[in-house]
Amino acid sequence: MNLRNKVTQRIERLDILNRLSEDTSQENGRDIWEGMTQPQKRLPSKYFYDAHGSWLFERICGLPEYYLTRTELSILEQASTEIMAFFAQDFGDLVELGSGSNRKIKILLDAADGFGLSRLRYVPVDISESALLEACEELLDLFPDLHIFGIIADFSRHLEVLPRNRKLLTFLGSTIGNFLKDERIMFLKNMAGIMNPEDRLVLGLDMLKPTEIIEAAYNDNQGVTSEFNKNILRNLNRSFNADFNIADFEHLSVFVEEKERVEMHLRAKCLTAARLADLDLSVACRPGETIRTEICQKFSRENAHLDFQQAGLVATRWFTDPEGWFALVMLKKSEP
Ligand code: SAH
Ligand code: AVI
Repeated sequence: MNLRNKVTQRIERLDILNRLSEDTSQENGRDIWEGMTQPQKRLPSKYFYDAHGSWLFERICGLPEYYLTRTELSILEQASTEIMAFFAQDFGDLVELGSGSNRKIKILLDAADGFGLSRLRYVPVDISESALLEACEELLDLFPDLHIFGIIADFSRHLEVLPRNRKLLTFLGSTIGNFLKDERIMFLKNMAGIMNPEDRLVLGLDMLKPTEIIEAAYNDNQGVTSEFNKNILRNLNRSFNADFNIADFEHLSVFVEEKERVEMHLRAKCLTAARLADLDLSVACRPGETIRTEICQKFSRENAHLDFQQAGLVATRWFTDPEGWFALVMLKKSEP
């Protein structure tokens, strides 16, 4: 195939919808306003992911302390054929929420290849435009039969854009753990709401394990997680015309036993103030005061089952590593 045909053929296989840029509601940034005016200041973790944040997250995935990525990859290697076999009868859309880079989906696409990939459409959904576009480019090259419908959107607000065809939904990396309990149940309910009885959701869950292993994953020796954490303020400075002095904050990450979750904070080293001009908001932090930037829930099967039950979902299959550190659970809509 000559270069021109190759380019045309690639363009024909890619559709992109930018739901974020179409969002004309006044919602943008309201969650920052709400979070930063609470007694415990907090920011939604989605604001980590500008282009630099997505790059830092990729570096986190390769850190020796960050066991999550390599453990989930090892499970996917084992489970991919069984997961895709379910789809093989009559392919539809392979949807990936919070898709990031292609590291994980490549394993499922390789498995799908054996079943006739050309009938499958890949639908990545991510808030990070740069990460999504880069990932689509790479996949078009790697899989010459693959069609992609890439959606730049906020998966907690824009789920209506998802196609309603037969589908396999994937939400990997334990990103579900970054929701608070109520948000998590609501998100799973929304998933159940868009699933047909024959659809499945494959969910990645980081499981409970000794505290020191979990804490090390969020306090790496090279300081990449600390940079990732501080990047949320850099992103706010750029996106909302703010003036946080990043050097006034330090990274703090602890496992909170009673809540079975990691909490990541930025702690003020001194009295510091910032103005978020686009939100008409001024904030001040006392020395030692923290802004909570992320929670990372860790799961037991029992607790996960309770969430699924509340959301109208039921587990059909669990896949895990020998130590039970991470799990992939396949879910279907429960019978009415
Ligand atoms: N699934 C990948 C990436 C996980 S990192 C993996 O398992 O390695 C979380 C991903 O979700 C990032 O790519 C981030 O940009 C995206 N993300 C975070 N919050 C989001 C939101 N509200 N809507 C859409 N994407 C979001
Ligand atoms: C994307 N998410 C599942 C990661 C996690 O582990 O909760 C984000 C992250 N935060 C710090 N390190 C990685």
